[in-house]
Amino acid sequence: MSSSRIACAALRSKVMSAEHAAAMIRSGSTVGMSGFTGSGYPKAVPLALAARIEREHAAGRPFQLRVWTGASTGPELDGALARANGIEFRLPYNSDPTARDKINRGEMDYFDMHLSQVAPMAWQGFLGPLDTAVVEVTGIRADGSLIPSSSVGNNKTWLDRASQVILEVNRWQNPALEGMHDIYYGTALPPHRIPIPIVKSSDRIGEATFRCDPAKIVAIVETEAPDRNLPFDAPDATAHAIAGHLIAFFRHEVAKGRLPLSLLPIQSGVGNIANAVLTGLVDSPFEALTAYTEVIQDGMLDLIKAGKLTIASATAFSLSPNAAAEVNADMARFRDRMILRPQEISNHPEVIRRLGCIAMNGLIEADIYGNVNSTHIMGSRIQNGIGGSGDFARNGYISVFMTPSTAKGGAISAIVPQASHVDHINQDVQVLVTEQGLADLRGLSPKQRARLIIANCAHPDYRDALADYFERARRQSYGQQTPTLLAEALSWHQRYVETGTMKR
Ligand code: 0RQ
Repeated sequence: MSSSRIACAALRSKVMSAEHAAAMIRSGSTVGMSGFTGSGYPKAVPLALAARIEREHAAGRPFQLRVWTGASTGPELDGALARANGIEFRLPYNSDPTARDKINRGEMDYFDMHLSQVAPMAWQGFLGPLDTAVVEVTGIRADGSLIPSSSVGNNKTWLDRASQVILEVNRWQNPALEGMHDIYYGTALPPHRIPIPIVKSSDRIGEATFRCDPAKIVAIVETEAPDRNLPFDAPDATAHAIAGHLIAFFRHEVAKGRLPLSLLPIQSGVGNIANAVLTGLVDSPFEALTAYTEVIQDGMLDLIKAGKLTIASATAFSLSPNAAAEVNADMARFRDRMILRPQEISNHPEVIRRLGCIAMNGLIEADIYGNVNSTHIMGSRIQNGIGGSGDFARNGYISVFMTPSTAKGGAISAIVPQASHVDHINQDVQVLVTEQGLADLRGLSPKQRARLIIANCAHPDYRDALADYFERARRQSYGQQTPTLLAEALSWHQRYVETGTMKR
């Protein structure tokens, strides 16, 4: 008996168990799954696939897949498949601890890429064919069109590109999600590209549903399982301080006439600090804010409820369990204030540049010249991936990066002589904020940037050592544009690897 969520009579005959659906996926094939943060990822087929992979391995038969998604997913997808040793290659973003461990042990290949570029690159073809799409939807309409669920990600592209499609219809997703999405079908490869016609965060330019050739749909699996995002920590003193510095900076920019009182469309990255900044905006003087961003997290919800945020455009929800339940219970109210788009549009450089987004992202470390490492620990171990931070940092009106000034209980300085890996070059980093203070780096030379970052952002435990490095580099460096002591620049990292602390 299939549920009323499948209104298309012709497709009801495709309903089957997750095990039967998983049996249709071949070893060595490429699977494009839905999912963006803990939202909208398939919850039954990946688990059945992991169980099947374990059986194959137990029987001595190799079985691995190439897995593409929107971004990170939930434990039922990345966690289960990684534990089963079932992923040979992964793109474009991962935050699952088991998968991270496999990547860092060299047992899984990972292509960490800009999230806006996944769909266009899939179309370019060099990533190879997409064999199967496994996509969670909220329902199927009578005409066979698909109602998206709590994330859009790359689903449109997976449905268009895949040779066969497996759908999960999740009854847990609220039917009132219908109408919240904006699926744009106007993208193309050069030389056929045309402008993306978004001039305000609230513009709708597409359709409410996905199109999908019914002949490609080989299986439909019914589920009733919640999305799984982690709860956010309550903002601590560090998060409050960072939010305070940033809001003071925005007030200053408004006072100078460089930003309107409604600011410009905000983009906020993942993590507790980013969420705390959004929550901090609730009590700020700014009004009629808008967001053109990647994920809608709890802080955005707080802003909507406070009447401060008029529209949030994103590609996915990234809500704590309590906030997800709240939105789910009152979807009709929130639907007018939220738009979910394909990630190639939510993160589109052209649109971000046109709207003038204020990009706010976390970092792992920044060097004294303002180059930012968002992805690697000690230059070689991946944490998550660049995600959408590059899409927004390069193209935003103001690009902000924020972090606590130390990590691992103070053993690591987030401000270092030289970043051990660079995701965002100094030209894409305009404002750096820690709990110590804010450095407005716009229009400054490397030496001016270094003095400001050391004075305003570095932790007092590391400030003198950074200033000492900089002054010696000023005297001894090969050149004076960006003074560097080549043999010493990464010695802080080496010391940490050898002794467990960057401190002498
Ligand atoms: O590790 O959990 O083992 O303790 O990194 O750090 O302080 O919890 O910070 O959650 O804000 O994440 C850059 C990773 C920051 C995130 C990053 C360790 C630290 C901890 C996490 P533990 P925190 P956050 C669009 C934007 C890239 C993607 C992006 C990120 C862990 O913001 O993934 O911006 N950004 N997307 O201990 C060693 C350092 C460290 C360090 C932190 N200097 N050295 N370890 N850590 N700094 C949204 C999307 O793309 C979806």
